[in-house]
Amino acid sequence: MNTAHPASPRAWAAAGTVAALAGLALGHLAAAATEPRSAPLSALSDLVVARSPAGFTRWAIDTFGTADKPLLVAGLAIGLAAVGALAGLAWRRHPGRGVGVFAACAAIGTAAAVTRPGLGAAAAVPSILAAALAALGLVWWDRRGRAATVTGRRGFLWGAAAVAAAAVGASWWAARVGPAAIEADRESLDLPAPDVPAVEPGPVADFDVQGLAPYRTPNRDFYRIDTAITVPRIDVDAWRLRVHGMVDRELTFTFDDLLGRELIERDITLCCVSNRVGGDLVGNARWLGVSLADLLAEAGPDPAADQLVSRSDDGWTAGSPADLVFDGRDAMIALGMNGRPLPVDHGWPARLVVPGLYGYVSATKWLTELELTTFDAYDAYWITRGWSTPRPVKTASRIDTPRSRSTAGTVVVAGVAWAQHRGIAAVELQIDNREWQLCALSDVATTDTWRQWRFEWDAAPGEHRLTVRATDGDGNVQTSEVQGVAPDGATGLHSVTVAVE
Ligand SMILES: Nc1nc2c(c(=O)[nH]1)N[C@H]1C(S)=C(S)[C@@H](COP(=O)(O)O)O[C@H]1N2
Ligand SMILES: [Mo]
Repeated sequence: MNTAHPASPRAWAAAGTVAALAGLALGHLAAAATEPRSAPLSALSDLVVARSPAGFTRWAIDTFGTADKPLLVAGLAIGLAAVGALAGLAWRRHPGRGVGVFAACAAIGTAAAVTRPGLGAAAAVPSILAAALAALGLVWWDRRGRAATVTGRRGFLWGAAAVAAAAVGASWWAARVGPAAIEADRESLDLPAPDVPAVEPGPVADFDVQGLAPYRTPNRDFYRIDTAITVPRIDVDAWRLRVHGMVDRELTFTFDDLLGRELIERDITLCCVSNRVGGDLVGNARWLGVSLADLLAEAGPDPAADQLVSRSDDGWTAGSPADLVFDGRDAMIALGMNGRPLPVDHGWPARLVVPGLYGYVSATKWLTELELTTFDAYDAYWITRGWSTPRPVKTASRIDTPRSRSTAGTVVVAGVAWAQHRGIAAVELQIDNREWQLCALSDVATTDTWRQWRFEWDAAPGEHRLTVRATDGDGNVQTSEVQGVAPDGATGLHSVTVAVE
């Protein structure tokens, strides 16, 4: 029997790539039907995110912004396709070596998946299936390759494409109606009316200006920041919130327990410490939920506990100052956002919102645990990566319109300003180098939300520079000193250059 393979190395490399991609698609399907976070690409990306040195993460976020995660997943997919090509080349000389490459992939994928927080041994299945299908693909190709007929190779290609397409289609279906699908639960949940409704801000919460951020940010437009490659899909019936640590009694709550408590509704602005001056990692929503302080009080917290650590289903943690949680502000466990159950991307079924703190030290999504401890005893996720321990959010203001050009005459300049829990007392606008002028402010009900501002500008033709600054409720004027986002939030004034015609 002739052992020489008639197919060229290039054809073997291509076959290995195709087999690997079909395997990945099947692994994706197996995960979509059970635990989406265990998909090989998701688990591997998650491992990279968790293990990346702080400096690398900062570089990636600076360079790619919120495209960082899709790029990571795409990069790994290309890398695995290349490994498939290597497996094909190895197989051509020695099938055992090709099998060895896929076995190594299965081992790495399995190790990544089972070590993800919240995932167990079953998370190994998608990676093993993926590698097994890829290997089977090359067994099949090997037979066809020996036959070396054009129809044989086409048959292989079509077969692999059909498997991959069927797997991707089935994954889509599984994510909607399979056991891991949760959208139906979310959609069918009827949130109760609040026991304590939000105070309406007044008749002019919203200046009606084109291009100006609305007072309440619609859920679909609300910024999203988290470390999750694949967001946790939580079965609300199995979900529990555990309160433990330095408390007299540990408590556990079901979702229905929370729905049955007094429900408060609050407008609170949330912002990210990574928001640049003028950036849009900030939004204001009407949250429905339960009082965090009331719920914790039932556990009997030890007064020596100065840190509240909140933990997510995917292992992410935030540490908030306990004194702020208990000082009477509306720190809450939110179940609803703008009249709807929490969107999956924003923490379904429950998240924290603490007015006055950046998201990374307070706003845990997919919340599963509250632990009272001390700052000495524990550093949360971003603290171990070089970000500051909790400090109050910095006073900020932004010009939303105009951003670059306008026509001569009366131009409405408008934007938003925020200093949660201190409030915005004044906003001033500077045109070119003239003196600062006071802007009109929208109505707000509390100090916990952002506030719109507007100014009627008599714009003359030419280039003009507009700069905004806010004064918070304590009377402090926003600093013009420029600082980057790390380690505790950017400072500096937002300016735009407008070409007036
Ligand atoms: N589980 C989890 N919760 C999280 C994060 C995260 O990475 N994982 N990121 C935090 C950060 S940094 C911010 S700014 C807010 C953003 O909330 P949003 O995505 O709903 O706007 O969520 C916080 N909660
Ligand atoms: Mo953030």
